[in-house]
Amino acid sequence: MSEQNDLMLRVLRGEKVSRTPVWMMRQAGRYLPEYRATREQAGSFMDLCRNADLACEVTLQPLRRYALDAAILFSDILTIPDAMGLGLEFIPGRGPVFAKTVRSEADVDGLPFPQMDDELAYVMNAVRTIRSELNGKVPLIGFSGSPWTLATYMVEGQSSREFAQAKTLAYQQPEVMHALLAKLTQSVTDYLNAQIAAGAQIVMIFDTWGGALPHWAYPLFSLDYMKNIVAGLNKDSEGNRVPAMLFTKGGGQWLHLMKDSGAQGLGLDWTTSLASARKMVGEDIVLQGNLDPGMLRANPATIHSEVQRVLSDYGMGHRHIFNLGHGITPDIPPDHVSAFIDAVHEISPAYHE
Ligand code: 1CP
Repeated sequence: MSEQNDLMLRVLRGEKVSRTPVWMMRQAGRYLPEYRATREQAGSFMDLCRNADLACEVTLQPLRRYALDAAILFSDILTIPDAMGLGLEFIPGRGPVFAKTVRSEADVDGLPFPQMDDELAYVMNAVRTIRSELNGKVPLIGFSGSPWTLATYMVEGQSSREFAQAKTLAYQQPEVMHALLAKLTQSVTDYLNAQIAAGAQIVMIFDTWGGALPHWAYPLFSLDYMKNIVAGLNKDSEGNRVPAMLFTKGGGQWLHLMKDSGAQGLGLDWTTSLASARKMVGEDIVLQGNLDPGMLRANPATIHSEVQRVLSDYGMGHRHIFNLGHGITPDIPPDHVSAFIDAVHEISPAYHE
C-alpha cells in the first residue's frame, strides 16, 4: 500500500483530474464473504464497530478487491443515540432497535451530550487505526447521520417507513423536536470534529430520511441543522479545510437550497439526473452519484453501459465523484462490483479533456 491516491480530495478542492474517482456507499458490507467472516468473528455488529482492528480490517477489505478511490470509516450513524444512553441493538432480520425512545420534552432534557473521549472513544480509535494503516493509499471518509435522520430513529425506537411518531412530534410539538435537533446538532458537530482530529480527511453527513419531509419542512427540520454543522467544522491538523459532503436521499428537488449549505459536495440518489443537478448547483459544487444500486444485479455488459450513461449524463468536467445512489445491498455478486468499478476507470478519462 505505498501508492498515494488523492484523486477524490483533488476533485473536492476544485482541481483538474484525469478520471472520475469512485467509491461505494456501504462498500464494506455483507455482499463480501470476507466481511461476513469477520463479522462472525466479532460476534455482534456493534462488537465489530467497537474493535478498532476488526473495524479497520473490514474497512480495507473492499480496497483489496477493487480499485476504489476512498475508504469510509466502518461504523454506523446510530453510535450517537447509543452513546446518549438509548441502548442500541441490531436484531438480525429486524435492524436497529433501541431500548428507550425520545418522545417528550422531559425525554429530550434528560439526554446527555455524549463524550467523544469516553463513550465514543472507540470510533476515534478506529479512525486513527484505519488512517495509519491506509498510509495515504486513499483518503479516509468520516461520517455521521444528520440530526433529522438520527431523530427519526430516536423517536421511533427503530427503522420506520411512515415515521408516524417522528412526524407527529415534529408537527404537533415542533419546539420539542427542535430541542432534540439542536442537541443532536451539537453532538454531531463534536463527533465530526473528533473524527477530523483523529484523521478523517473528508466528512459526509447521511440524511437518509430528509426526503420524507414535506418541501416546506425540509429546511426547517433538516437542512438548516446540517448547515450549522458544516459551519462548525474544524480545520485539519495542517490548517486545511476538510471537505464536507451532504447526502439527502430523495432530496434532488432541493438542490437549489443545498448548494448554499457550505458543503463542497452533494450526494444524489438515482432519481435525479446529474445533468439537471449540475445546472441547479453550478460548477462550484461537486456532485456524487448516482447509479441505482439495483443495477448491480444486471449482467456486467449492462452495468458497463449504465456506467457510460451516468458519465455522459454528468458530461465533460472535473467535479463528479462516481458512487451508487444509495448503499450496495447484500445480494450483489462481488464480480458485478468489479465490472462497475472497472467501467468507471475505463470510460471516465474521456470526460476529462
Ligand atoms: O449485520 C450487519 O453487518 C449490519 C449491516 C450494517 C452495516 C454494514 C449496518 C446496520 N450498518 C453498517 C455499516 C454502515 N452504516 C456504514 C459503514 C461504512 C460503509 O459505507 O461501508 C455506514 C456509512 C452506515 C450508515 C448508516 N447506517 C445509515 C446512513 C446511510 C444509508 O445507508 O442510508 C443508516 C440509515 C444506518 C442505519 C442502519 N445501520 C444498519 C441497519 C440495518 C440500519 C437501518 C437502515 C434502515 O432503517 O432501513
